[in-house]
Amino acid sequence: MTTDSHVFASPPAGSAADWTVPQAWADYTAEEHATWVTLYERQMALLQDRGCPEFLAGLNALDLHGGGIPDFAVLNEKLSALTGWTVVAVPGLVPESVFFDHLAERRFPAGRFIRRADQLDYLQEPDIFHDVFGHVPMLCDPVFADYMVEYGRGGQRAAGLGQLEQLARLYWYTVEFGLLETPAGLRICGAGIVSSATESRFALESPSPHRIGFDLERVMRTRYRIDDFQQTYFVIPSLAELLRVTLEDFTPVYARLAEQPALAIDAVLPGDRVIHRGDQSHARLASAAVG
Ligand code: HBI
Ligand code: FE
Repeated sequence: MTTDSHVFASPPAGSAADWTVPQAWADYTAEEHATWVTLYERQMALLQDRGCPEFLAGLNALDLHGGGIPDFAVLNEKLSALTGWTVVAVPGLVPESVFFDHLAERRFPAGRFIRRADQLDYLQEPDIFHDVFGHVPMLCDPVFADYMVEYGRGGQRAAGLGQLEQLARLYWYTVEFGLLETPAGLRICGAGIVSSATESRFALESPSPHRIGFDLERVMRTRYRIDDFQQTYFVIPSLAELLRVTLEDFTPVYARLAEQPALAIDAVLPGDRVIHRGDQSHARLASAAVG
């Protein structure tokens, strides 16, 4: 089995200096298009009453109907008309500085590759389904689109301040694994959840994880895991509130964070707005299995 890793130390052959590559949409095989359709249909069956309204509206607006892997040339006409964002193809994970630079310029870097048919359930590197199905619909929402630009600018500043770890936690607990409060109850806005069949259910319905009200400093202190379901989900009161806190100057936040230790992934603090205190049953089972 080829270890087709998509993590590179420098731009692989064929990449531009900003790590972008041609999508070469015509080169996708019928099997790769079929994998997209399988993933799309499986997620859409789950997300009608689990995805947040902004996600579902974006999916609709971009017409990602599931006919196969989207052609970025077609996708970008619609997306850029809505919020000025475009999707650019990259070979895989790019260095954080490159990632932040793209976000700050309203370009979302999406992996060009799609997972193999035997990797349907989970892969650690963001493929085109995770990136385009998971992330891009939210970029149709003007408020979230502005949040992502502010996040990119914050990343450019954080790089110089040695605060990348704190900023990565903010991305992880909002853009990747955020839950959103809506009049109809909690809904999913995080790309890592909406692109996962099992976590789309787990994040909203399992008694295992904590669900705690979003707080910027709390999130920036909290560790996360990349190998299993999250043990804590943060609940964002509204996208407008998420944007508002990101527009503030982080300098005093970073100063306070420097005085405080990082928090465990399953911590619950006295000051937390606890929406659901989880029993962490999934994590205990998983760690027992590892032995
Ligand atoms: N590169 N292509 C790609 N996609 C990501 O989501 C990504 C990345 N590089 C770094 C990164 N994410 C994270 O470190 C963010 O927290 C910045
Ligand atoms: Fe992602």
